[in-house]
Order: sequence, then C-alpha cells, then structure tokens
Amino acid sequence: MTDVEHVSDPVGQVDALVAAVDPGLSSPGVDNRDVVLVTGPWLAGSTGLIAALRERLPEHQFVEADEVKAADAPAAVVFVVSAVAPIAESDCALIDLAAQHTDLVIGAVSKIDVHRNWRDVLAEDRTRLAAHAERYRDVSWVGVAAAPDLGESNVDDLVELLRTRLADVDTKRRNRLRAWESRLHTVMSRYDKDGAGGDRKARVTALRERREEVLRERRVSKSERTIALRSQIQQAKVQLAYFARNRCTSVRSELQEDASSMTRRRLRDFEGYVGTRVVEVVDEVEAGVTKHLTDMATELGLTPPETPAPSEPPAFAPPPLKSRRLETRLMMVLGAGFGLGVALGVSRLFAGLAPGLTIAGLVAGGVIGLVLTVWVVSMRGLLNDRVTLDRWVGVVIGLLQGFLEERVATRVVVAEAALTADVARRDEAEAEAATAAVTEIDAELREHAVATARAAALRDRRLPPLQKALDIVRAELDTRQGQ
Ligand SMILES: Nc1nc2c(ncn2[C@@H]2O[C@H](COP(=O)(O)OP(=O)(O)O)[C@@H](O)[C@H]2O)c(=O)[nH]1
Ligand SMILES: [Mg+2]
Repeated sequence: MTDVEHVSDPVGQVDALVAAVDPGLSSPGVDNRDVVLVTGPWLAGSTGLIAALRERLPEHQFVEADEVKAADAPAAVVFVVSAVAPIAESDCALIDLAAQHTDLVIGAVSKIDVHRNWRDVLAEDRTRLAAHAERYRDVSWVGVAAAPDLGESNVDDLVELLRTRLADVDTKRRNRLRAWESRLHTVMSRYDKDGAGGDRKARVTALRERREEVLRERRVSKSERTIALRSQIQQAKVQLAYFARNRCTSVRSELQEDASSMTRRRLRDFEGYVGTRVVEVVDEVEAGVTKHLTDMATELGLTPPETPAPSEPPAFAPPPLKSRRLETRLMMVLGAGFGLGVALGVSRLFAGLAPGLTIAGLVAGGVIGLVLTVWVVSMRGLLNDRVTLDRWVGVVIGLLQGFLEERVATRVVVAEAALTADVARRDEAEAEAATAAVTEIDAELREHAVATARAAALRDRRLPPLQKALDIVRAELDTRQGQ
C-alpha cells in the first residue's frame, strides 16, 4: 500500500484492510458526516460554545447531539463539561455514545472565566476519562469560556486544535478504524449473547417455572379434592343420621303427649293423624338430606347429586284398641260387683236412717251403683286406651326411625358414588389440560434450545474472523497513533 493511496482514500484503505480478513465485512455501516458534534451534559455550555465556534470556524459545520442520528459518524466530537466539578461516570457513558464511530474526541472544560481552579478540574477530567477507557488515553483537553459573564469569549485553544486535527489526513483514517472497531465489537457481542442464549434465558426460566407450577397445581388440587370429599361425606353421614333421629324423638314426644290427653271423641282420628305426621317427617328429612348434599357438592365445586324418587313411608299396623273383649268382660264383672256393693251400701244407709224409705233406698242404691259401675268401667277403658296408644306411638316412631336411618345411609352412599365419579372425571379433564399445557411448554423450550444451539454454532463460526479483523483494527489504531 503506497502513501499516495493512503492519503487519497483513507476510508477505502481501512475498509480494504478489514475486507481482506473477511470479504463479508464490506462496511462498518455508518454515515460519514463532515460535521463536528458538540455535546456534553445538560447546561455544560454546548450551545454557547457552538455559537462561538461557528463564528470562528465558518468553514466547518457544528451540530448538537439532537442533530445526529445513531448511524452518523461525525468528523470530530467536542465534549463539553463545566469547570465547576470533574466529570462523573455518567459523563463518560455520554462520551462513549457520542464518540462511538469517531476517533477524534476533544475535551472542552467550559466556563473557565468563573472557575479559577479549572486547570485542576481539567487534569482530573483527563485522568478520569483515561481511566474509563483505553481509547481516551490521548484525548486532548482545553479550557474554554464561550459565553463569559464579563469580557470576550476565549475559545482560541479549541479553535486551533480543531483546525489542525480536522486538517490532518490521518484523522479520517482513524475515525474509520474507530467506526470499524465499534461495529465489530457490537456484532461480536451480539453473536456472543445469542450464542449464550442470554435473551432467551428469562423466557426459558419462566417457562420452566410455569411447567413446575402446572404439575404441582395438578397434584395438589387432585389430592385436596379427594380428601375434602371424603371428610365431607363422613360428616354428612353423622349429621344427617343425627338429624333424622332428632326429628323422630321430637315427633314421638309430641304424639305421646297427645296420647296421654286423649279423649274418647278424638280416639278415632288419632291413627290418621299419626299417619300424616309420619309422612311429614319423612318429607322433612328427605328435604334436609337433599339440601345438605347439594350444598356440600356446590362447596366442593362438584355437580350436586341427583335426588332419588321419594320412597314410600313405612307402613304400620293400627293401634290394637279393639282386641280387648276379654278384658272388657272381666271389667264388666268386676264393675258389676263393685256397683252391687255400692247399691247395697247405699240401700243399707237409707234403711238405717229412715226405715220408711227402704224401697226408695233400694232404688237409689241400685241407680247409684249402676252409674258408678258404668263410669268406672269406661274410665278404666279410656286409661287403658291411652296406655295402648302411647305404646303404639313408640312402636310406630321406632319403625319410622329405622326407616329414616336406612334411607339417609342409602342416600349418602349413592351421593358418595356419584360425587367420587364426578371428582374422577374432573381430575381426568384437569390432567388432560395440564398435559396439554406441559406439552406446549416443552415444545417452546425445545425451540429455544434449538435456536440457542444454532446461534452458538453461528457464533463459533463467525467469531474467529471477526476477532481477527478487530485485532487488526486495534493494532492499526495503536501503532499509527498521532500520525
Ligand atoms: N460564566 C460562563 N457561563 C457560561 C459559559 N458558557 C455557558 N455559560 C452559561 O451556562 C448556561 C448553559 O449554557 P448553554 O450553552 O445553554 O449550555 P448547554 O445546555 O450545554 O447548551 C447558560 O446560563 C450560560 O450563560 C461561559 O463560558 N462562562
Ligand atoms: Mg443547549
């Protein structure tokens, strides 16, 4: 490569250097713009400095940061920082961004008219920026006062520096090298990142967690529902049996009370009345069982079991009131004896008191004896009926209780079967949904793994030439510095 070539087309020369390593690397992908970018942190004095520079160097174009695009490569970057304090790490990051595609960077410490110690600040800025990155080791720093509070502006040093550096042919070459360096660096780190699956890592982790969660949820909900159903069924058994017994006890005492105050007139209707009450209690218990089972199913998120057809209430024999003929006869005999005794007693009493009234006494004694006999016999009969009814009520309710307990047990067993089947159905549906979700997750995980492996292969293939090109660019930048 001759010097003539080098001077006439420094950009093409640098590009050729890189393309020699890999013909695919034809351009660093930047727009060379013949402008000077003047930028810096907020209020450092860029706008003021640009105004002063435009006046002093009309042959050059000066722009602020908002006038350059990301792919633009300015010919030079003037980084303005106030002399009020040394730069911070955030300022260095700003320089990195501004000088991404440009090698020529000049540091300008502004407002030196008001900050007497600006030289110390400048020295500190130089040290800090050099420490931030190797490439800034040889950055030139100058002090400026573009818009001083008093007197003339002072940008002479900067103007002088810009004039010589922009006229230097080597500047273009170095700028191009710098553009290549950052381009190669960016491409390499992208290959690196893709190959390591960095972008996918968060998604892959999220997918793995979701997969675990789906499986765990499934396990938990399955066993939870089964356990809950079992315990609810046990409770239903106990509570409903107690409910049925309780109803029987209260209806028994109600009916027995009725029986104990039974009158002869109500005697005939009593059997029918007991029959009605029995049917009512059966209906009540059936309704109670239905409600309990329905509530239970709803609470467990299951379909309530079907209500079976109502069953026939238990049949019972009528009260044994008529089979008392023998006893009645005996009572008649005893009553007659008792009546005769009373009649004799009364007639004697009359005879003793007034002998003239013996006949009347006999008649009166006979009448009283007869009345008493009839009364005693009928009282005895009623009392006997009451006792019979009381016992009969006990038997009927005993039958009813047995019937209800069996009915409750049967219904709970039937409901348990239906609900268990429902749980199984739901479990199966959930298992299917979970399997589908896991399959989908696995497919995506596989996709990521394949894509990452592909990116890693690409990285392994692409990195060596890129690294070689980068080494060459860096070597160029290092050895020909300051030419
Ligand atoms: N004393 C002094 N003040 C300056 C100087 N340059 C700019 N300033 C003041 O600093 C402030 C910010 O200036 P400006 O150029 O707008 O800064 P920008 O935000 O970086 O564009 C303004 O109040 C200016 O008057 C300077 O050289 N000396
Ligand atoms: Mg401004």
